[in-house]
Amino acid sequence: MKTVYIAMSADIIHTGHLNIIQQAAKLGEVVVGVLTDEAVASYKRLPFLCFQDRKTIVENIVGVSKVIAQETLDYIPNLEKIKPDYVVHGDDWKVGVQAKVRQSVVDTLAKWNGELVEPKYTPGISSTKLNNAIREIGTTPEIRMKRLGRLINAKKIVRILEAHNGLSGLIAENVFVEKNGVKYEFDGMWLSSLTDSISKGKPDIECVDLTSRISTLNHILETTTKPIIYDGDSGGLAEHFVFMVRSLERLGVSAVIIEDKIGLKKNSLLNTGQGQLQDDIEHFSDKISCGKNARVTDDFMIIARIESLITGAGQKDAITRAKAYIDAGADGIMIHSKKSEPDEIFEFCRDYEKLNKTVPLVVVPSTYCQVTEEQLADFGVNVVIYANHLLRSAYPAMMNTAKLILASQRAKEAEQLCMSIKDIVTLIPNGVK
Ligand code: SPV
Ligand code: MG
Repeated sequence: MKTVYIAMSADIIHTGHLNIIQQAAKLGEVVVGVLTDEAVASYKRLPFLCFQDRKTIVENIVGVSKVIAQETLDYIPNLEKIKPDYVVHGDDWKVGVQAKVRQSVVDTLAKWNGELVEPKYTPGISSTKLNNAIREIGTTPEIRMKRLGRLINAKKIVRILEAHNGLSGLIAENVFVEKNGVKYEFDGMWLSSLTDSISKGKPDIECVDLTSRISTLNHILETTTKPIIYDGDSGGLAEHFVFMVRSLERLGVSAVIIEDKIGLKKNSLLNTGQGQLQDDIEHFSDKISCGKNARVTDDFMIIARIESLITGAGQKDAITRAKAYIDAGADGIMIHSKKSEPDEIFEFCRDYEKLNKTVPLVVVPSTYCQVTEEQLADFGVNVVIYANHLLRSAYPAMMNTAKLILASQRAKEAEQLCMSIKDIVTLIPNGVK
């Protein structure tokens, strides 16, 4: 019996997949390599279904003999392992970004006289359309919540963008760029206390209450399916924090980040920085434990934000706190800095790596914005948050338009700064088909 190898991500199974499997089964015993979350996330968005579900589905398709994991986009490691007589793939990969992967399959098969068989691509099936249909259906709180953990496991670094209303949520949800065949997009949203407060015309001092913050959150939940990290400020009193945890978890938020500040909370990037006290380790650890005990599931993450580099308490204090907060049950650590260079963040990362027990590490490079995602990932950072950029870019644009109308005593001149009326009216499609 000959061996036939097929690779697929198998997230949305359609008749094109079945056709390939049928063709392959005519040639011999079919082994399917299902791409792991990590392999898929290396070039496009994380699959909707987790690896185990995708594997089980493919195992139950008629004509499939065996399913194995394909851990890279590249076929070679699996081909070398099973040395198939045939590889079957639709002929749509002869051109475009996949042409290189195809060539390496041809070269590798040649080593044992294997053959590449390329049935005609099944026309009329658009994965993009199927993807959009799934987005329209939406998500559930449980699926959304679990997605952050899956992303952290699958990606070198998880990329999060601030959102402060339904529209900015839509931007974070949908915007992408393609570079060298790789699709880059944001993995989720940050519900910043700064931008949520400022868009309500309030300072970032915990004066926007939880009900109001949750109202913003609901607008974002309605327009998006990606995971959400909620900025919980100081978390308030431990007795109050447990209710915040319950509410966020119920809504399908993936994580809350609370910072070890006490007294009137001020934004960490304020230049004066005076008067902000850092909580003591025991008190804040207790708040983390209370939050952990309040959770209903293991999936909701409580991330402890360390402010030692902001208050001037220093590196040693920051690492001592990281250890203590992890012992108290923190599911992640965020280390913050307001320096214009990333040096102190890198120094923390080096020391953090040496701890014998660590959890995912989060950073917010607002002031040290020259740092690249690749540098951060190399230092072991798991999540990067672009915490305020949509609002910071929107406000000056709106101010310019307002000033131009005033200066011109009419709106004509400001038109050049605006999107067309047609575009704004049709920006959000009518739900009725
Ligand atoms: C926020 O976005 O509200 C934050 C990050 O907490 S920072 O503004 O840097 O404090
Ligand atoms: Mg904040």
